[in-house]
Amino acid sequence: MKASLDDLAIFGGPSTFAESLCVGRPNIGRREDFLARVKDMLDRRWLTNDGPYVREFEQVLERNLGVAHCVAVANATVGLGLVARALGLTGEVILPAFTFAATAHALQWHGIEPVFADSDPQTHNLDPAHAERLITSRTTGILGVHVWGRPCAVEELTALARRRNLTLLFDAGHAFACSHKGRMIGNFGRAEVFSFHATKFVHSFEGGAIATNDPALAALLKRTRNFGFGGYDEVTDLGINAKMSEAAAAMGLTMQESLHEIVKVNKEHYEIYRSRLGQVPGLQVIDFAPHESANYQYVVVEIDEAAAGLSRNALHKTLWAEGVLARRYFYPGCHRMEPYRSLPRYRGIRLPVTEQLADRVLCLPTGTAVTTADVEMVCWLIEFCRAHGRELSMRIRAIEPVPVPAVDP
Ligand code: T4K
Repeated sequence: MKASLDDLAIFGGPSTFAESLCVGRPNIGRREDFLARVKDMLDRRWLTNDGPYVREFEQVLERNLGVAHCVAVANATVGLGLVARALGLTGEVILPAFTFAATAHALQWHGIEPVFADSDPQTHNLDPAHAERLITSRTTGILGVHVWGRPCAVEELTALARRRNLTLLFDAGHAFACSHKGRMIGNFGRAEVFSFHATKFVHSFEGGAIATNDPALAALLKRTRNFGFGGYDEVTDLGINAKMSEAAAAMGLTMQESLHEIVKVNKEHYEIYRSRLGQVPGLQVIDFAPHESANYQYVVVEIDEAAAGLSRNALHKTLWAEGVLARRYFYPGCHRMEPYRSLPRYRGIRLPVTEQLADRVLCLPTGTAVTTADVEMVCWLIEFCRAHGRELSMRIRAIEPVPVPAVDP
């Protein structure tokens, strides 16, 4: 515990955590089960190309999501690109700017222009009304993102897509094991794409899966993830290599078996953060709908500088010095990142909600690599910083070099 500001690591005191707490430190699951699977994999010498673990993994995902088809892929980014091509998206696709860069890159990489819409300040998800205003004769689709695992405005977007004859798909990178109105994410739009990157609460080292209830789409995706092979010696489509390996699927299967235990730990951490930080003036921990499934993998706090007397950036800096590697996802917003910000279309565009969120949001460490004692200590540090907010901000400003703007003014 720190007695005064001088004890903070940023001013030369000892760091609270000798080993840093990360956002996204991987969960591991039951390692003996994983190692046993790897041994079997080596014994059978089947390492990739639609092997038995990949097939089993797909079946487990289909069962857990209640969806007809899951197509495992090398990662969600390549999965988004595959599905965008398979659905024939061209021209412009509307998506939120408040998302991970990969959502936009997946489109741009395939020559589809991402058109960034603003978000809803309450849900942090794509604002359907703004999305509608951005529709042009070149728009072919809408790509919603379930940010933090909270379902985006599924009904409004479904109605909008239907009314304007657009294809609707979802980036469900954060939303595995989450539900909307009692139905699992994975069942909405033409397809939804999950990420099983190592930093996700259940993962396959690198990996992803496309969920769809459309059998023809699933069959096309299975071909296009494998160079477009329709059978031995027969290429039927323009494909790429987006296959998941057997080792990745072995980890994916092992993690699925620990899913409920991990969600339980995440939820316990979330409840501590929420009950302690929810009391702190100027701070708000995002909430999840009661009676829906959630994975609680992101603990997200919004800091209102005026009310807290402390900026998000000052808190971020202070926590990093203490070994708490909190993250400013998705700063500064895709529209203010390259390559988009240099394109004439995006020069000078303002998305006020996205920019406010990008300035306020901080993700805090959770998952099985973090203990409840760690979480209590992070809460204590944040409360301490907030209690001394104005003085802390002044002292940080005094030691900061003249700031270089991260984005065009
Ligand atoms: N759509 C959305 C909405 C997404 O959020 C993402 C990815 C995607 C699509 C694309 O999915 P994939 O193509 O990746 O399947 C991380 C992840 O790399 C990224 O997958 C994720 N979203 C994003 C939100 O977070 P970074 O830049 O924060 O990663 P990094 O390397 O800083 O790692 C986070 C922390 O975890 C670090 O403090 C270090 C620690 N770490 C990381 C790894 C990989 C470990 O301790 N061990 C590890 O093995 O992006």
